[in-house]
Amino acid sequence: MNAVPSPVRTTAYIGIGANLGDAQANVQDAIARLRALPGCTVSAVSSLYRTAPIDSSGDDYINAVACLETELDAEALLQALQAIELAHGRERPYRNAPRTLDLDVLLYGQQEIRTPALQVPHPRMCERAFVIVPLLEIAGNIAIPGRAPARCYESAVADQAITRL
Ligand code: PH2
Ligand code: MG
Ligand code: MG
Repeated sequence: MNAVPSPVRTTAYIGIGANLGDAQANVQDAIARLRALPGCTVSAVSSLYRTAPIDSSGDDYINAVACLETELDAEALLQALQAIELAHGRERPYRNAPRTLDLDVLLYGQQEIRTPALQVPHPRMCERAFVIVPLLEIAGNIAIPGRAPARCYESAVADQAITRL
């Protein structure tokens, strides 16, 4: 019998955020939906964190980061994430508006992607404690293409309010 080649899997990191409705339940449900995505395995999930809004308004956010091993290309992954956001009634009335659920591709392997739809590494991830802290919890040595390793940004975001739940 011929062996069936296994599809290439890429390690992707997903930023999860919510600050509308039951934000904690929304983040937990998002993690369950990531686990159920075809062609994806969730290999790590950070703790949940309560964080002050950055360039945004409304209640504190609940944030987390998940690591996926995925067969989806970056574009298909983005579409799968947007479908989960829509299932949570995500609306976009204005930039950085409070949201029921936000799922961002932070890293997709070591690829640099710059298209109108998708920018990876996420352009602002290194300035945000709500990304850097949970990312370092699950991937302390992670490299960021085009940037310094993630751990180099920890001190720069140390003044941002973030509490591990
Ligand atoms: N997301 C934003 C803007 N500001 N602030 C916090 N604390 N957490 C977020 O997830 C967040 C934010 C844009 O996506
Ligand atoms: Mg975001
Ligand atoms: Mg987003």
